[in-house]
Amino acid sequence: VSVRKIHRTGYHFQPPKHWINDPNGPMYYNGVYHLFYQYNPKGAVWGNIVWAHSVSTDLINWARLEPAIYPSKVFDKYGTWSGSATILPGKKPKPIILYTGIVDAKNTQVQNYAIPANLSDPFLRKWIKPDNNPLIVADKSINKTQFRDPTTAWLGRDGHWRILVGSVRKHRGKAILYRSKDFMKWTKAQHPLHTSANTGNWECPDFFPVSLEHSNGLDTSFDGDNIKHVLKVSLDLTRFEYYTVGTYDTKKDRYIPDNTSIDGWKGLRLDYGNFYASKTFYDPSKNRRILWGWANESDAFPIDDVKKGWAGIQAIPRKIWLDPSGKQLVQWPVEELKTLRKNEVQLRNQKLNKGEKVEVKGITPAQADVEVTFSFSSLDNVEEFDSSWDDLYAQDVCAIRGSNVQGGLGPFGLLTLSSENLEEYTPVFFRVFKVQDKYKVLMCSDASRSTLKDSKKMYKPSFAGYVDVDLTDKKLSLRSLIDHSVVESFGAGGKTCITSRVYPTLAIHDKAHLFAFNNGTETITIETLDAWSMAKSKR
Ligand code: DQQ
Repeated sequence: VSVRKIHRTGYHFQPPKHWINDPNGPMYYNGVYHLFYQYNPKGAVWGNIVWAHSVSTDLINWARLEPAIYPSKVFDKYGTWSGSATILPGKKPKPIILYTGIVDAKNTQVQNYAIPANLSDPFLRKWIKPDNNPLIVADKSINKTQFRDPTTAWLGRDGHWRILVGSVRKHRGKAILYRSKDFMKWTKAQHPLHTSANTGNWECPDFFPVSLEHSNGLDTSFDGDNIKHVLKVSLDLTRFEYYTVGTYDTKKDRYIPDNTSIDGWKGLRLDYGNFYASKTFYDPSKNRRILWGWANESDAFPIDDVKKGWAGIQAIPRKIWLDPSGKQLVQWPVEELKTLRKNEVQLRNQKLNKGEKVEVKGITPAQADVEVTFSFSSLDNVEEFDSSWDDLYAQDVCAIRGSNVQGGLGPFGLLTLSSENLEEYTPVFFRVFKVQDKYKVLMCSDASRSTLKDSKKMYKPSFAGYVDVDLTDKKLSLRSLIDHSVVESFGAGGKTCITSRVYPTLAIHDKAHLFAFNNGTETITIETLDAWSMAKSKR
């Protein structure tokens, strides 16, 4: 297999070649899903950024169109960076895109708009950037080189639109709020919607309502009872995305995180792996909110990407909603992904004693979807959480207590993208700890043994997060979407998600294997395991 093809995905979104980053302006309009994304038409490294454009009717199979937005005017000559779409309601609803334009070599950022040239073109191929751009420039109080990524707009009861623009001042991340009556003239609100000290620049903010009663999505402008709001920001320094659940005070136009939600480095993350610059949109056709996120390459050097001729994929779009606890979000691959499933194989009630593993045969393990529910009969063997780990990230605990370190209840899970004799493998697993009389569930997606390539130079993080799950029914479930160089995993029905990018050298194509394993004292039962080969999607 050629170096260009060896790690290309089969069903994750990626164009045939070159660099991609942030998903932009996702929307559903007149029966068609639109995905725009940051794209370098000239190479496999970041630069020359345009808004590439693809359309779909199922979020899985895509048709590529010409770039929708690209540098051409004084207000975006040096770059067309990230932004969002809003559907303006009315007799004939109309989409409008807000994006960040770079106006000079000093990286000055302004907010622009673009509209479809022809609303009767079902694919909205051509976009116009009218001459009254830019709509928003930074005032004196704003650092104009850190002022970008406008959100989808929402409409207040006063009939005024609102958007957020991400920024920073003295290390305090900011979601600057603007209001407009006509979408053209925007006024900065006296206060940002929210800020948080020592978090650095807030890239790609996202702000949306979620229901406390059901898992359906809500329109971004929805205002009513029994809802919470979510504010998500992408933190440049760690490349992690954090969110809080809270209350939107529509009178003061301020967002207040709940006391169960922590702002910043110790807070909740949409994904504990390689997932950045994400954005949600409301899909009225299926009454759901959908999340798109970018999973960058993590091979050793950009030169690897140049050799491959491509870099970056989009994670599988996920339905996103508020957990019934009200404390966190839950995410699950969109149901349309199931249309790619074939050759189902099953395991039922299979016991795994300490040190045992079982191979899942009859599917293509390098391009697969696997759902498994593990059960156990007691919590007696759970190991103690070492209090010296209290200040560590879950990721560091996973590095210390990997899949090879024998435990009490766990580690158990899947060995994805494994070579036949386990020279290479990416384990996705649970490990349960006890802290006084409480249980702490760690979920890991550990890339440290994923490849034999350039061992010392490769970035092979032991990604991990904790799972806030009730263990009284003595079950833990896991779903992994395996696709050549990506393992995208959903723990406990989507409470904790981890996306890993890995570059096996042996465990490729028909040489890859998939196992379920247990390396804990407590016997684990695979209650149900369902695995499928995945067909290629059109992209
Ligand atoms: N990527 C865009 C910016 C954004 C960053 C530039 C996040 O608009 O802040 O390609 O990945």
